[in-house]
Amino acid sequence: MSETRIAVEVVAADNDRREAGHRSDYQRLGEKLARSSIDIEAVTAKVAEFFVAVPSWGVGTGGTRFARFPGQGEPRHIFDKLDDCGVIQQLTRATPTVSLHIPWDKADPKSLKDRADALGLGFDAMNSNTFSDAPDQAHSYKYGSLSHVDAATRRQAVEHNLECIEIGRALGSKALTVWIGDGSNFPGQASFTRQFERYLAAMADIYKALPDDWRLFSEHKMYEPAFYSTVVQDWGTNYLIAQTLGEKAYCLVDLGHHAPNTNIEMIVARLIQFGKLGGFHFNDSKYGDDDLDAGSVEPYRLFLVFNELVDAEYRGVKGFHPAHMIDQSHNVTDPIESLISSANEIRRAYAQALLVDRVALEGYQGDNDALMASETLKKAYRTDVEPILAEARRRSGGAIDPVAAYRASGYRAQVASERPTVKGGSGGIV
Ligand code: LRH
Ligand code: MN
Ligand code: MN
Repeated sequence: MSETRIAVEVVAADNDRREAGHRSDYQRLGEKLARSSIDIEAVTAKVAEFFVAVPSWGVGTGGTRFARFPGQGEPRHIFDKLDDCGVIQQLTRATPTVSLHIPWDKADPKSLKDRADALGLGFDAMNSNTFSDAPDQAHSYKYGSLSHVDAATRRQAVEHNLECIEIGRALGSKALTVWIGDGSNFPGQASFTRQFERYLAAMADIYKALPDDWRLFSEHKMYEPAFYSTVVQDWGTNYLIAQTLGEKAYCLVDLGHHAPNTNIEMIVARLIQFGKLGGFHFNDSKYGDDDLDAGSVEPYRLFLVFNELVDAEYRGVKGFHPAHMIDQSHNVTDPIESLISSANEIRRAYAQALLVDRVALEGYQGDNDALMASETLKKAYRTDVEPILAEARRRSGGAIDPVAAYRASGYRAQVASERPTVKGGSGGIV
């Protein structure tokens, strides 16, 4: 039995209050789905096995380059962050792993592993950071890291990534995600070609050190912090990287890293088709890399992304196992509540995508019946699958209504009394 930061009795009491209503909702939905020949039990079982990793940096309060407004009881270090991640997992049962960012989360790997084990948590992809300078590092990343003109700076960035792999090995991680801020702010400042050549050579050095059972994810992002050009700016460049490096290299899609209105679900389909979809950083966006809560702005787009994933699953695409991770920054909410809600929204999109009648859809596509093809997706999307999500949580020992159970627990007030408020920027994205 794992250690729980919220008393199991608190969750049980909240569940008891909701149980009767929930049971009747679940039964009614089961009857409705049965009329379309869908077995609710099969969907619930799949949802209960769908997991998404929580980013360690997401449990702290974020900020912008203008200001950061601290929250109550913010985690002081990685061990507090693990506690908060444990709470999210305890209530949702959807987030059994944590994705670490080095050096933000640097600590003795054995202590990290012991604490995570005690909380019943594992570790997902490791994230390196060569987009900001760590205290006392020899060479600055002001003008780039893996693509820097200076060989010693590139070497330092490579070494950092190798260290991330080493830490990850000790923790049981199986992937390294590399996102760099390298680019340029002025036309002419950098040679697009030579900069990308240097990047590829440095990534090849990292790739060489990758254990056989690991995957290397490169994450593209259109702009920011470099505003004129970015080395890994889009999925095309990302695909070239993965192709060039080898079979353990894959593309990571962060939903906020595209131009507005980009058809992200189509990018996802392309990467699946060519065997290079590594995984996701889920979040939502209105204008850019907003890092808003998953499903909070464009839930239909999240569903359409999952429609592609479920379609690939349905077609039995070989070697298809994308990593699911959240990447968000929370400025005005309790980060634990935002992450609980995001994990639910991600599972919701998955559950809705499981309801799509794929035989009918293919038929409509073959008949050029655009309206009915669209309606087939809409029918699944319009289904309120909340009872399935709640049942998956309940059966796994989680909460029927996780945000309500969290609020009932008083966890935030309790940690606020233990953790002093951190003013200004703290370990995490600002
Ligand atoms: C870059 C990014 C990347 C980083 C994280 C903190 O915008 O999405 O994934 O590692 O933010
Ligand atoms: Mn990201
Ligand atoms: Mn981002």
